[in-house]
Amino acid sequence: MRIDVFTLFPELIEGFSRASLLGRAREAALLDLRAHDLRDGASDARRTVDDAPFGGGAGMVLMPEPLFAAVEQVTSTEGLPRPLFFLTPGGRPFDQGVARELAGLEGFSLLCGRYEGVDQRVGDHLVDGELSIGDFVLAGGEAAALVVIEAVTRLVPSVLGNEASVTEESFADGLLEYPQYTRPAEFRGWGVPEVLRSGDHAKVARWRAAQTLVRTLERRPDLVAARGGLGPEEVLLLLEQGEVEVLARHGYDVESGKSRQS
Ligand code: JD2
Repeated sequence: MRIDVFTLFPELIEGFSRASLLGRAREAALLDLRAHDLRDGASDARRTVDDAPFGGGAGMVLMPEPLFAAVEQVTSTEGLPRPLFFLTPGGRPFDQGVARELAGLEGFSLLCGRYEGVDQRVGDHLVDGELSIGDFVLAGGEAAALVVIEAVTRLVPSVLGNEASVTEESFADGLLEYPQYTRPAEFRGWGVPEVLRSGDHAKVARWRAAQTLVRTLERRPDLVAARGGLGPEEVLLLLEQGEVEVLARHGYDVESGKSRQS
């Protein structure tokens, strides 16, 4: 997979990717990550990339000429993987579904802004789409680009190294993960759920499935609602696991033998 990043801080992208699982993927030639300096598109000696906004107001805006030039330079010399996405708070919400989409591509490119933003003509005529990593405001697109790169590349077969953990993880089926424990069996007086040390794999699987549902109901009820609430087998599982109170808190009527959400 090839990913090209346009940024005023290529060393941010380089530094992070050297020091993470991305570094391994790059060394193994599974990932071809190229960071390009937007200032290489500037035409003056000072390498200017920003100017004051038309109409007035605080701060600076990235100019279209150097950004178009930087992208066109790379396109004509080494080719550019498309689609090219601009990272911006107003972009399409980036989530695990978008990560899976991008992981299926041979490559893509990211454009990072800084300052108060980027000239609108970049969004209208240079890029193919816009992405946002969440409803908060960063100072620039670099941290968002790294989030996108890490979430996507770990889905690329053989980058992660452990295929099973990708399908078993959070959001694989729209739910949160069950709690994990390792040695010691007792730490500062805090134990590990007995079932995990029982050696009964079917029992462990039922406990984990129930924990997944309990956690998601309690922490992210929106995720449970998005998949249409709990199914009848899931309600039965929670009843079997003694989670009557959780069910009741989330509107599942467990009085009658049938159980329905009110
Ligand atoms: C960025 C800024 C707009 C005021 C370039 C912010 C982002 N989820 C996200 N939050 N913030 C960003 C982001 C990305 C690029 C830039 N700013 C600062 N933008 C209004 C300030 C400048 C994403 N993706």
